[in-house]
Amino acid sequence: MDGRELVRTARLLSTATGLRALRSAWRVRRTDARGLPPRGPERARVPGDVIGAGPLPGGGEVRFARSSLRIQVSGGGTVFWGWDGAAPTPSYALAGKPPEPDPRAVLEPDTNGGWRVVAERVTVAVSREGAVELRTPGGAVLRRELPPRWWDPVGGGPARWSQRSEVPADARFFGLGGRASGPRLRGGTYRLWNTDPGGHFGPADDPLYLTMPVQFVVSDAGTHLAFHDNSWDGRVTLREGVEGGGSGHDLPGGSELRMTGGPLRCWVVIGTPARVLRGWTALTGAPAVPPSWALGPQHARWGFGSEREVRRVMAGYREHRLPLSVLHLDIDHYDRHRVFTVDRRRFPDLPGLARELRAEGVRLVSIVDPGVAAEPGEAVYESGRKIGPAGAFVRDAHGAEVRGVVWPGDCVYPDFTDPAVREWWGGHYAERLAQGFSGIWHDMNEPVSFAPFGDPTLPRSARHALEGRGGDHREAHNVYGLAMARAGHEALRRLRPDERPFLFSRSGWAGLQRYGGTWSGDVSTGWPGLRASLSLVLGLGLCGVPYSGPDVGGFDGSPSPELFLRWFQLGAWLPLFRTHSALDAGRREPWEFGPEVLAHARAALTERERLRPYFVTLAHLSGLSGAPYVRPLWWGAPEDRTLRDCEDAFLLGDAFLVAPVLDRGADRRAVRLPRGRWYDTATGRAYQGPGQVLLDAPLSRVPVLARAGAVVPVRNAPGEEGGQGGQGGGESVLEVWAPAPDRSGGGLVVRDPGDGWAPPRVEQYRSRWVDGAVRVERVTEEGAVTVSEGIRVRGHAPGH
Ligand code: NBV
Repeated sequence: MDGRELVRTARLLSTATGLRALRSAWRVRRTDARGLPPRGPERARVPGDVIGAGPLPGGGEVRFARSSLRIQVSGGGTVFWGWDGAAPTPSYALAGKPPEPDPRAVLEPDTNGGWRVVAERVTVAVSREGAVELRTPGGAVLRRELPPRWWDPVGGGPARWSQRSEVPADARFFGLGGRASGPRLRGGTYRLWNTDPGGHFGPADDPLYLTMPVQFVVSDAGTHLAFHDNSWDGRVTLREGVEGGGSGHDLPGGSELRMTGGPLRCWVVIGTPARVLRGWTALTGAPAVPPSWALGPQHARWGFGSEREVRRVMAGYREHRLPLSVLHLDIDHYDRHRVFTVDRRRFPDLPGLARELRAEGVRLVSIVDPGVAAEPGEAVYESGRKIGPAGAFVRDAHGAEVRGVVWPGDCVYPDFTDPAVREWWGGHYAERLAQGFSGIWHDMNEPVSFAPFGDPTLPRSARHALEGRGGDHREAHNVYGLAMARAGHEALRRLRPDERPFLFSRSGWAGLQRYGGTWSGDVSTGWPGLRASLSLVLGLGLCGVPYSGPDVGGFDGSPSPELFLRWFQLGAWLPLFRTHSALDAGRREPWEFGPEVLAHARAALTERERLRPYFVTLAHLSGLSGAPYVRPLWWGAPEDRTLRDCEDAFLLGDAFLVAPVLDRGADRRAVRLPRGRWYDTATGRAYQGPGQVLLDAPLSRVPVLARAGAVVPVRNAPGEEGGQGGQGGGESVLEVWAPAPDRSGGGLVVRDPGDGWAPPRVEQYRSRWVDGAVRVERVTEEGAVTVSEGIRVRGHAPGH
């Protein structure tokens, strides 16, 4: 038992569910002992020598003595390969049909007896032993996968496999889902198994709730994303390369992927970071665009406990003049923690409360856990048992319902990998909507079953439908949260067809963005937790999940006023901006930290609301292109090595560079700037990148810089000059940051098309100097039109 497990055991056994959990953990062990065949003798295998090849659309098949390799290139720099006959489908990651093969890609013999597929943007070279190399058209090697190795069970069954790969010595790794230790992933081993770390986590904890086998690799040779489409348990060991400093003796970087079963197949997307995300989105689906209210400030707490407390908190926001857009109700509003119920003693009129809040512009969001109380007579349980021939709940290898332990006590788990179960489950969201909730928050869907020892989840031998193919939890575990998100998303679309769903989920896998966003989970309160928050958001964005954010203030304990404020100031620039905390944690309302923190938090909230039109723009752009709102500094300049190593700042869209304060006591910080002119938004002072500057970061704010030339839609404060139509009062204006002398700039703007399905219209603006003044033009197909109203120019005049 490691330290983490020991703590979990001690904590759990001291609770009322402890004994149940102990029994359940023994049950899991017994179930697996009976349900999974013991690992017998195995035989190692490598592909062996190449024996031939034949063309297929987009590439071909290369045959080896003991395996075969299928390669397919599609347009836009996307490559697929699969060993042992593995094809792109079936797949939980893919959004629809796999992309069309590029008919112009050609299979031809390579030097040394190998083969290669040559396409416009990439060459895939296969050596005679089965190494696969990806080269740019210029011949630079982006990635080289060495011949894989399988361990085939002699008696049959899924083979374990491992594959090593090499990347250039200067390469940096990102991704692998939500990782607390990033955003740059150092050498070390990362597990691919969605896991609740049990109450709270810091940078050293791995894995967390949302893993995925996605490596985002940035090197001088280019950027690529490699996705091994396999949901089984596995481990990735990364090794960062060492450069020989011009001696020619570089030690390449590399990774080794070891999987416990499942297909060996891989997608690689190549291009600039923006192109890579576009290609990844084409493959796994466009991010769901949250309604604009979900881009406003949100507040949650485990343990509001009553309508009275909700009203008290609301009154606090009102009294202290703090904008609020969303309130979340956690499991304490349920009747004895039973999903799709309400504790009517503490929440006698939830629809009434929802109406009241709505009148003040505040929406309610409900937590939903997958565990269903396994008690005869419980409505959800009983209705689930009637679904299909075997009921809705996960069963063991002998056909008995698998029981776990979660908040309601003994629980069963819907099998979301069954379409009929997704539909049945989704029907219950009607109850949530009838209670007045506007959005849904999925929790505990790794899935969790409390356990004082062993893995706190379902037995590996548990059976799942897997869309009719059939299989067990070894394959279904990592996609459980993803499939639950699908159930929720599809239900909301069915039940309320005119509004875009708002859903976010703790667990997930590649493709989660199609259904919604995610959040940090139980990030621990402390400065390391603050840093981990940023790591998670950046890493997830590079894996295609752009909408996320941390529990501002941390989940557990009580942050110092300073830590709370710094967290708040970071959160205000992240897509999901939500204060949240545990049942026994200290307060998280801004007024609980004294007048100074309150004033600075109000400033952060006000700025966030002022920028709502910009967040709306970023949300729609991410839906169109997959580009995350929050991007690493190297986004536009992956060739800049110093930016690759900069982990304490980020870009928000194209316009802003945000440099949060992540250290206690800091009132200044170094900020690395990409190329170009940047304005400190607080002082208006201009700085020239690339380079590093030292900026003031008093408690009242964190450094935020605007890119010269940027055109940013902002909300006009009521009564302010310059509103479109000259009325002021919250409509949007364009804030333009003066371009550098002799330079131009611009920006894309998406006006809020409402919370329905009206297609977003992207407006393109250009800014430049004309006769000593900044001119803004709207660029359309017909030409450029000068915009004369609703413009506010900021930054320096030329010559300054
Ligand atoms: O539902 C209670 C909490 C929730 O507040 C938190 O955000 C989740 O990450 N939930 C976990 C279960 C309890 C964890 C100790």
